[in-house]
Amino acid sequence: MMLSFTCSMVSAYNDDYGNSFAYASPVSVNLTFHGAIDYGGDVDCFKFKAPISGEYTITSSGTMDLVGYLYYYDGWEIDYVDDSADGINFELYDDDIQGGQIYLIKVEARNPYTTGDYSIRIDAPYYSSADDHSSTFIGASGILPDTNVVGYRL
Ligand SMILES: [Ca+2]
Ligand SMILES: [Ca+2]
Ligand SMILES: [Ca+2]
Repeated sequence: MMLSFTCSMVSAYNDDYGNSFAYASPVSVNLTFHGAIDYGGDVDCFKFKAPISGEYTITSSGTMDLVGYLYYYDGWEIDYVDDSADGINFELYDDDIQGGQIYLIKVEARNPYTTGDYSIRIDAPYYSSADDHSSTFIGASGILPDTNVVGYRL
């Protein structure tokens, strides 16, 4: 049997974002992005590179009851929250985010049997840059098909 590998991840399930940090999808700050808990027990991982030091807030919205986790790039957990915003949604807050560092976010459904769509937004302090964000996502890997990736210079 011939196996051919492409840059996509093969899975028994459709899933929009990777389930582990190794497959975390790069996302941009100050933009709302959308995802889904595609099957019971789905976990979605993201990473972002902080453009500037300061206060960051990561907020979920939608009807999914999510739990959100924030980690340093080495996997050290900073915080996790469940229902800190708007009833069922979470709001992760950190006032000591370091510019230039990569951070990881993980979301999962509070109830492991539920599925559905969600939205996430990472609010970063205002910053101006003439750059086109080409250096925003160093070391990105494991991008899943049909994932919107913002910030690459090709
Ligand atoms: Ca998913
Ligand atoms: Ca996933
Ligand atoms: Ca929640």
